[in-house]
Amino acid sequence: MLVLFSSDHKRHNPKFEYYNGAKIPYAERPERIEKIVEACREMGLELKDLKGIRTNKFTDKIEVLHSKQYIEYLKQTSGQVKNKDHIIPSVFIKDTHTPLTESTYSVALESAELAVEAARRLKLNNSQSIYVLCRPPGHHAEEESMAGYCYFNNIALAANDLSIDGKVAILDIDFHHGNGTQKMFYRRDDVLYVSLHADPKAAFPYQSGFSDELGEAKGAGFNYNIPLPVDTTPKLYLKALNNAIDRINEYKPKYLLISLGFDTFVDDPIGGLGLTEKTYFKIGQILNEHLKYPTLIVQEGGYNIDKLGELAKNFVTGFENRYPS
Ligand code: Q9C
Ligand code: ZN
Repeated sequence: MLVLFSSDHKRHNPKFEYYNGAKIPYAERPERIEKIVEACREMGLELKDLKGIRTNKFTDKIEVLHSKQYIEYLKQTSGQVKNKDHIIPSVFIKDTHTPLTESTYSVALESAELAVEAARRLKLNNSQSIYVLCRPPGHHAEEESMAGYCYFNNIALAANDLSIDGKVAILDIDFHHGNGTQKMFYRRDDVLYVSLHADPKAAFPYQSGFSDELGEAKGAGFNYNIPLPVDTTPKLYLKALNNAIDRINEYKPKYLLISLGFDTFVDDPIGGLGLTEKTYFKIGQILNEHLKYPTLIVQEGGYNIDKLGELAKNFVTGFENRYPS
């Protein structure tokens, strides 16, 4: 497995977010990706730092899924932050968890470009799986709004590119429902969106992720949500995962993209289903065994800094069919 990241991600480093008005430390820390990079290095995976990959032409590319006004607003507003640590934008935003710093715009662009570059490489060599360590994450970002630590929808941009080549399935196993990804493909049948997540009645993003959201128009039947209670055990989680896998195999995609979040871990500070360290090994193993497609794994959430390395190692070990340590 090839692992792509950009060490530039560290420049996006807000200190605070707001939760119902209370100022709390920002959970989406640079250390998250550092820990996963370190774990990949220890595993001896092929690791490439694509720092500086950003090209000027790339803004045209994100206009396929994000509006010009939104992109321009992010650019202008991010540029105006300067001496202040961060600001919470007033518009084009769905919550108060998504601050802008001076470098947020360029780092978010680079994160999206990394995902698109990973998709390009997957197409070139479609036997090898790629793990792309995007930061900031992307699956909550919609056409015209930032949300839940996300600015541009990394996986959606990658999926859209690959869809030119054949059908794409997205499996989202972050703790949170990927409202942005769902919305972008809701009326399309060439990209299937399947998501396992905490029941939105009880968890962010609250407004979407229910099982009756099945797609619209041509996309009817190509959106599949599996909401789970927050106390879901590993056994029940794996059962739901098998259900998701069946739907994907029935679809027969050319490519598989996975939104991977480690915030389903039982001790995650902001998420947390009942999954243990070992469950990630099993998830990796099951995905490898039952979904035989060129696969792009895109990092989304996961906030237990001390555990992320171990969880990533377990997932990759299972996915690559290695011996667990
Ligand atoms: N009490 C991702 O995992 N809610 N985003 C924080 C803190 C925001 C999660 C609530 C959750 C956003 C990519
Ligand atoms: Zn999440």
